[in-house]
Amino acid sequence: MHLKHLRAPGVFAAAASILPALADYHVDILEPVTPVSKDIYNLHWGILWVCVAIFCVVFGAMFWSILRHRKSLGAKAAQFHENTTIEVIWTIVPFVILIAMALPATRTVLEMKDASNTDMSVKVTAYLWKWEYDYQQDGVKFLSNLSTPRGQIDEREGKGQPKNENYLLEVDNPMVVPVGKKVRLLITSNDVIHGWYVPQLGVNQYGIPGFVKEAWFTVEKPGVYRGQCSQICGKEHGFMPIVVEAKNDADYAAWVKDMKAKAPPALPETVPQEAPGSAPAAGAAPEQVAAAAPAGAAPAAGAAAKPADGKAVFDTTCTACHSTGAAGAPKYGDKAAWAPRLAQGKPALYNSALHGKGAMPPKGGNTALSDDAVKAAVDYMTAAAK
Ligand code: HEC
Ligand SMILES: [Cu+2]
Repeated sequence: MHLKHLRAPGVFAAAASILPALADYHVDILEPVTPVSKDIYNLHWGILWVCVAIFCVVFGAMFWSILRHRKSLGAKAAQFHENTTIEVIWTIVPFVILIAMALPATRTVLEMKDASNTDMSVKVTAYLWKWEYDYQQDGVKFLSNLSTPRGQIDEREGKGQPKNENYLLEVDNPMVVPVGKKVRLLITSNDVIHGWYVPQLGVNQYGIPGFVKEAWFTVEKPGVYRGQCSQICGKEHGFMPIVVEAKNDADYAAWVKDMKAKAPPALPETVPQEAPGSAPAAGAAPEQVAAAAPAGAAPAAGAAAKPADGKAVFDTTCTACHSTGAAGAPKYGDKAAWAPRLAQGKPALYNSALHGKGAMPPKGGNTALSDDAVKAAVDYMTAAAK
């Protein structure tokens, strides 16, 4: 690091000794815990101090000149133009300062972008309004939702529950990573642009639908690091926090084992299908059913000939809300939530699924689905709720 890492402990210590009440406070950004965030941190303070030095020199010279050469002392203004020496100096000096600051800054940016030689990759997909983590090597995949109770958030008529310590910065399933490993993130989005932002890890990366962006971090010490979506993505933008837990290798391995054990919420293997002989179309790859692109839609449309695979449609489209019960969606397999809905009768449910109802978008938001595919998904869900 070219710029020395400076803080202002002296200044704040002095202030604190005068005002004991301030002793517990200090002015700083969050503690960095990765090589990149440490470099960012050092740049932040280093460049701040360069600015402070320039400020002191420029204003010092100005005030000194004003005082020393004031009229009452009989000062006469010197008249000079086109002084080559001074023009060269005031071009070269700022130029050198800028280059000196640009060098470490550029090096840090290059370091941030260098996601090579990583130990593991995690695909991070943003949804309105949650995150999905898909561990490429360990085969663990889960959704991470805000876990702050709604009662703390809604303050109707000024009444609300007392807030947790990590209010709006807590999730049900945190992302867990091993300490000391270079973790590559493959960040994308399912709907709109989101931002995966954890300040202490030095990562702030857009998740853009249709693109996969890279980022990486190596956490150097075990701990819990919190962040938030950094792009205004919709009405619950402030309600999709990120929590990363760094654990040592043994604890990480135990976590992977644990996640695998409880992972698939035991979805029924086979879907009730009337037509014999047509094995649940393995050909209709879930990705293709989900793809809204015209090319990807072809197999889904073609599938109209054989009975649509309700489970595949559910797994690709409806699962986002119906697996977790997000946004008030009746949860898959939750009999109590489904009972009043079942009472409306199948045609009403088909109608809601096809044309939307409340926060439920028409066809679950995937208009490329055929009507039959959506109905099959409804059958799949209702079968599990009876
Ligand atoms: C973006 C989130 C979301 C997705 C994706 C989604 N749903 Fe829903 N769904 C909801 C919500 C929220 C409700 C509750 C709506 C209400 O009662 O106001 C709901 C309700 C339903 C109901 C009950 C309707 C009723 O009349 O009570 C059915 C059936 C249903 N969804 C089917 C589906 C199917 C099939 C898919 C996939 C093709 C799907 N949903 C995808 C959010 C979603
Ligand atoms: Cu977002």
